[in-house]
Amino acid sequence: MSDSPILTEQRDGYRVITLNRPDKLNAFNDAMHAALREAVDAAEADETCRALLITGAGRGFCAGQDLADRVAKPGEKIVLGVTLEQYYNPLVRKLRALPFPVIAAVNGVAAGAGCNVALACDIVLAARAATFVQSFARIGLVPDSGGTWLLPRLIGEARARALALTAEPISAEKAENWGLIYKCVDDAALLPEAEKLCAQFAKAPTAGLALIKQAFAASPTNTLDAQLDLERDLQRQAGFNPDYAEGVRAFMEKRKPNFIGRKKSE
Ligand code: LHQ
Repeated sequence: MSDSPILTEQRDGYRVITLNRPDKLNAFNDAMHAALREAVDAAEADETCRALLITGAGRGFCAGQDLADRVAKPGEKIVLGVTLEQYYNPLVRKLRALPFPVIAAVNGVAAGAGCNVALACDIVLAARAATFVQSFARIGLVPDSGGTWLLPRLIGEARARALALTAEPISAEKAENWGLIYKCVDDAALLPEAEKLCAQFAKAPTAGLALIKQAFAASPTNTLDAQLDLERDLQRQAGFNPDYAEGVRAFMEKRKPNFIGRKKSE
């Protein structure tokens, strides 16, 4: 297998990105950050790409920041905020804003920023063997990569605070039961299920799905009133999309729709 820290595979209508530092449980170093950014940007630039699948090589999904890269010598002050500003924050913002669904297939342990990058994806599937751990508190850090924002929204403040403060790992099954992730599946079913979902998205009305992402992005800070207005505006936009007309026509004609996805017109 290639020793590149990120592997990208093109499928029919979607891409698969594999975090590839298996010996380090796919912990992020600078090279992996750079390669991931490039791979995500390339997926965004390709209008035939209508979904993105992110998974990990080997037995882990991602163990967060490579701590060997961030060892402080006695008396030295390491400015960790720069790492967030430079890498994790742009990554999380980008994943949330991509104009197509992003699916995390969490194959093994997801720790620290590795956990929160997975949770930032639109849909999280996990193998039964996977675990989720907010490991930050073990080394005196604060959950980052959106963890303190996402966790209370996904699982409620009581569980979020406890996971962040204790760094207790939770199983994929518990993560599903708590609503932290979408679904826990048998280990062997993880990639087939994730790819099936991506194949479905590869034929979906992608521009409409991008508007759904926009609606969810705005929802946590909007009042109901403001969200109703936003839904009106987004629906207006969706209605102008050729895929809406095609969806309705296909329904009336009792046939499968042929959506153009991210293309402007066919
Ligand atoms: C690792 C790592 C790792 C290097 C496993 N680094 N080698 C943002 C801003 C800037 C700086 C700081 O951080 C952040 C965000 C963050 O992500 S902070 C949180 C960083 N991550 C962690 O604290 C998790 C550290 N890892 C662990 O606690 C364990 O490895 C977990 C629970 C993930 C898995 O445990 P095990 O299954 O028992 O595996 P292991 O510990 O034996 O790890 C296997 C190998 O991977 C081992 O290397 P070795 O050469 O001894 O076989 C580890 O050293 C290496 N590894 N995580 N983050």
